[in-house]
Amino acid sequence: MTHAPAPAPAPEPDPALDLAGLRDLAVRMATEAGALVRDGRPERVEVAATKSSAVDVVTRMDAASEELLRRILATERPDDAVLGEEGGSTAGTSGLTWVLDPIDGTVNYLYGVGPYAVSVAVVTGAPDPARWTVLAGAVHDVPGARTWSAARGAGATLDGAPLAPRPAAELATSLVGTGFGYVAERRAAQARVLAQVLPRVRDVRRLGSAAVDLCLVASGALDLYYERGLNPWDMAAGALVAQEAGLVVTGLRGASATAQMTVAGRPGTVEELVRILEEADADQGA
Ligand code: LIP
Repeated sequence: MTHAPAPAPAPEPDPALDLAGLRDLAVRMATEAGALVRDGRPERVEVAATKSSAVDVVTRMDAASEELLRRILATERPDDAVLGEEGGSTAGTSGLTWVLDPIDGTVNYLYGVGPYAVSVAVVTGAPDPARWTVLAGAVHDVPGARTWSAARGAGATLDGAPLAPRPAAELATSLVGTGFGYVAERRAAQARVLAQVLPRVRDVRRLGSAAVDLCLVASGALDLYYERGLNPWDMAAGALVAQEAGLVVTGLRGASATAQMTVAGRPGTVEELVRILEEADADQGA
């Protein structure tokens, strides 16, 4: 298997941009939409629609949460573009794009099991993980009532407290987060990869929200995370939080973290997980 061409350097942000201000707006948006998701959750949540399969569900609250996020942006950042999981792409003129996941972990929200989160990020460049520069982001874990946030070059915080770099655990004693797609063929392929990982690590957790998984690695509650098939909105804010906490966020074979594969962890151990995933061709096939 050949290595991917080195990813093109992402565009450097305009030095005039107020990255701290963008982070603060992302935090406000994620927490306000999180309050709507929390307070508006009915006793019994109904499936409003399905997407890639019968188990890839959308609820009315996914749409309501994104509508709220978009209303805030229409007032605060009317010239920026938007890419949302439910509402798709809205063009802008500023060169900035807000990448929104109104509920990351929708199945968890449907069943009332945590975590599920509102994820808000703002990027420059194409809204494509292989080509963007994430400037700021926030992930609000609704049942956990906690918010991670980061601004590029300014570090990452959990509820305002800085996330300090931690030493890497050995692979054999690492707790690893992962996730699975919604289509049976993809899940079968992911199970085969899991069979290569599980015997080599402490244990695996499938929590159900990529955004929270990435933030938990940043906080040290997970040692490593990998997943194939993430959408831009699943990973935009959580990947910045992880990077600003000193972690490596990458793809395989020298590629950037993308839908093909996203791996996050501390230097010294993440490379071992990348090798296992490369040997298993975890970024290939279904
Ligand atoms: C979810 C991700 C999760 C993944 C699920 C799903 P959603 O996002 O956060 O990591 O394993 O299949 O993609 O669909 O709840 O926004």
